[in-house]
Order: sequence, then structure tokens, then C-alpha cells
Amino acid sequence: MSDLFKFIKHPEFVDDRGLLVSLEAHKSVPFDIQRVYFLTNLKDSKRGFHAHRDLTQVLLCIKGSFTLTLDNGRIREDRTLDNPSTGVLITNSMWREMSNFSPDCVILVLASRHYDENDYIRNYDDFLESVK
Ligand code: T46
Repeated sequence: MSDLFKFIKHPEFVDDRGLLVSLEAHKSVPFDIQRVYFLTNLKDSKRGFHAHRDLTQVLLCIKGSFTLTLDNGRIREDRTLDNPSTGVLITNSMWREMSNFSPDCVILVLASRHYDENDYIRNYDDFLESVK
């Protein structure tokens, strides 16, 4: 198994009322959190198909499940994400694709920088060139 997927277990507090998961900058999230976004209402489609030049993210499937594909230009791997307290740390130079969303899927993403379209590499050949 490669080390493409860096899983982070966040602190969980379970009691008879349910589950609470805590995400804290510089604790289980290893950066300053500048942006939070989530994906929901996901259709039978695919998303992602890009890499970032300078962005670190933690991605959590907080409800349901989906398939995350990571590709560093040499190795490509798929994993099913379905655990609300286990995130994946995605650093620079990593092509990502998302698919197979369950109807109830909700994905939470914590990002190290504000949104910047210029940070995206949306062409796979350009991505391969950038990781050479
Ligand atoms: C990523 C994966 C996991 C904004 O205006 N602000 C934002 O913070 C984001 C994330 C997106 N947008 C706009 C840009 C597009 O017009 O929302 C639209 C959809 O974004 P995109 O097609 O990039 O969505 P995904 O699901 O393909 O990718 C997103 C993130 O963009 C990306 O950084 O790593 O989720």
C-alpha cells in the first residue's frame, strides 16, 4: 500500500446523545484554517479533476460515503471515505477526483488558504508536467 492517503483521526466524543467530532487548527488539523466549505446534494457525477499549486486541505466525509482518487503523477489510488471523524490530508501536487457519492453524502473540507482559481491545475497533462 502506498502512502498517498494520509489519514487523520480527529478527537471523537461519543455519548448517548450522539457523536461530536472536534477539528482544531494546529492540533489534529496541521495548519491555520483559512476557509471551510462543504459539498452536499451530490448527484451521480464526478468532481475534482484538478490539483493545487499551494494549498493544503483536510477532507472529511461527515455523512454517507464516496470514492476519493488521489494521484501524484506516479501512483494512483482509490479509497472509500465513510468515517465522519477520519479525514484525509491532501497536500500540493496531488491530483484528486471524487465519485460514487451516496445520496446522503456530505463532504466537509478545511483549507489552508482562501479560494484562488489561479491555484488550480485543471489539465492533467499540465499536472504531470508540474510534478516532473
Ligand atoms: C477540492 C475539492 C475537494 C468558490 O467560489 N469558492 C470555493 O471555496 C470553492 C471550493 C469553490 N468555489 C467555486 C468555484 C466553482 O465555480 O465553486 C464552483 C465549484 O468548484 P469546483 O468545480 O472546483 O468543485 P470540486 O468539487 O470539483 O472541487 C472542490 C474544490 O474546488 C477543490 O479545491 O480540492 O472540492
